[in-house]
Amino acid sequence: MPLSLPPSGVERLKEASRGLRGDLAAELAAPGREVSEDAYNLLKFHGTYEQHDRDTATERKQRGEAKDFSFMVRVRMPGGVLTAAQYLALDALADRYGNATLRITTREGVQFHGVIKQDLKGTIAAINRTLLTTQSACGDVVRNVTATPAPRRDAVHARIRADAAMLSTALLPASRAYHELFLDVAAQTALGTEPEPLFGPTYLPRKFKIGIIAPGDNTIDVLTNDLGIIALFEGERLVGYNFALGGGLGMTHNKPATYPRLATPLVFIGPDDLRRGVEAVIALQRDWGNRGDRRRARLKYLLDDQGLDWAKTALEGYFGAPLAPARPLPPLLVPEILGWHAQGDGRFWLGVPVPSGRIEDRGGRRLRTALRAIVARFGADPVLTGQQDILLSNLAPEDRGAVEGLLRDHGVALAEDLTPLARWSLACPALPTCGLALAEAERVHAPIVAAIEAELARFGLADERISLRITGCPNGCARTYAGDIGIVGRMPGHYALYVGGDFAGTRLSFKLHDKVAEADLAAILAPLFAAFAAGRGRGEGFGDFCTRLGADALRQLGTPPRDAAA
Ligand code: SRM
Ligand code: SF4
Repeated sequence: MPLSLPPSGVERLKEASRGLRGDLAAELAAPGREVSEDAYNLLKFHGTYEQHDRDTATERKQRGEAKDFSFMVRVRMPGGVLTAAQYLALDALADRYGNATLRITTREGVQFHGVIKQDLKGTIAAINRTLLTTQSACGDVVRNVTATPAPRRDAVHARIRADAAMLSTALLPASRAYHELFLDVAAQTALGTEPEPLFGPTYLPRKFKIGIIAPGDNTIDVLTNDLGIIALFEGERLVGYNFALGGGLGMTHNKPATYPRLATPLVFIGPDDLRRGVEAVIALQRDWGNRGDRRRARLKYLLDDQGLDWAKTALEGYFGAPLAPARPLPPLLVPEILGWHAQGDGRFWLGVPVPSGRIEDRGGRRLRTALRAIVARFGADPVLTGQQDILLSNLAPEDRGAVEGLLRDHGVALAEDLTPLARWSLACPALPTCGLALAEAERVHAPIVAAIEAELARFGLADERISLRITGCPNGCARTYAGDIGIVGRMPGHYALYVGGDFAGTRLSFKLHDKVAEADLAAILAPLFAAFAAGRGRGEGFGDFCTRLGADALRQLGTPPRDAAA
């Protein structure tokens, strides 16, 4: 039974927290820029993480100074959908409280970095005034619901957007702690906390992620979610939903009990039962998930420990009726949604690539200024994608030239200016903000892409659609194991190299080499590219080729650089 271990410290903290209040009010009002460990853990549920500048930590310690603490604030928006006014408000907050950047996340959200404790309340309250929230953006709750992002004005996309929005709102905690702490809403409960009908007093054992797609657009990698929902349509008529359970990518190096897993399609849910079905899955994880070991607390481990038959039967119990098995899955596709596209209502969207999701002005590339100007002047409503890019929607046909000209005037590269490798690459923030980073990711994204691009060009593969994901540690925030090539931080300057996932996000990659020096990554891939160029099958992608050959054969293709070991 998964409940055999005693509850972890975080479980005890949640239970004693009076609906996630704890001592947060006092801690937020206290002087200083740091919070206690309990407050750190509770603040996550309200959408913010204490961090410190890792670049200066050692130097400051040597000088006897405290770390440079600040907060990351994460905003949730189901399906990445924003209005122009919301975007402009977030953009202004980046200057007022943050580090003058907006970071599009791999879950279609936005992060601010560098907010000091004294500005947390102001930041969160200002976000709420735009009708967005940071509530449950982090913590052991349901995170931002991701969805097929393309702003097509048809029934299929309208339904996906509506479902994501409905789930996002319906699955928020009942606790009013967030409103009391950050929005000055007076406490309304004599008991000190409200009942949590769905989550109970200890919320979920771990973060819980939901994504929903139409099979034609899997840019969010739906199978990496605890609950991946694939909506099935006949024409534009919704037939129902395949529920795939147990996705999750986090793992720890050298701890085989932890591993990435793609969700398994388990049951089919009728078109009118979406919320009921989702609540049944949440209840399953709430009651049976591992609350003793946070490293093995995601739904994926429950499924593997107890078995799929057990899970289906238990799920039927929570749902209150037998459930049909998942229907055969149509192929999941990853279409090009950057560049110009007709929405279907006479208007257009322009998808603009955002390297590592970082919206900033840097040198001659003034992306942030350009986006702000386009949103303000042309009323574009942005949609953020799970590939860390931005879709500027609702543009009038006559504005297309001016919009594109404005981006070019600000030195912004458009999708057609990028190689497919650069266009389909992701990198997590890693250093200097992420406390878990073992190596750089965002800050080495461009040089790693350039080095690999050069090798691809050598073998005539410059135009090949290959997905590349770079993370500073094995947690997989840029969905490292769900693409063609995964580069995973191992220790400073060194990475584990994964290959063999597929472009559509339906197969996991495998580890080919461990501890490869950053400077050797492209060279170690070169023999694989040579073999792929010479021996690929018809229509075979790079990841498919790697999987067909297998790790042993791939390793024999070339001599690994100096310090790469299998
Ligand atoms: Fe993540 C933790 C950033 C998507 C798996 N993730 C973190 C933290 C909060 C570090 C921490 O716990 O101290 C990172 C903050 C870094 C910083 O400085 O901002 C962080 N994760 C991110 C973002 C910003 C990466 C990005 O490049 O966009 C993404 C925010 C999404 C959002 O808006 O909610 C982000 N994280 C993901 C994804 C991808 C996804 O969901 O599509 C994954 C893999 C899927 C999964 O959940 O398994 C992911 N993050 C993790 C994990 C491993 C969880 C596990 O089961 O082991 C951690 C560590 C943890 O939870 O203990 C983590
Ligand atoms: Fe931090 Fe690791 Fe996530 Fe990158 S993958 S943001 S280093 S936790």
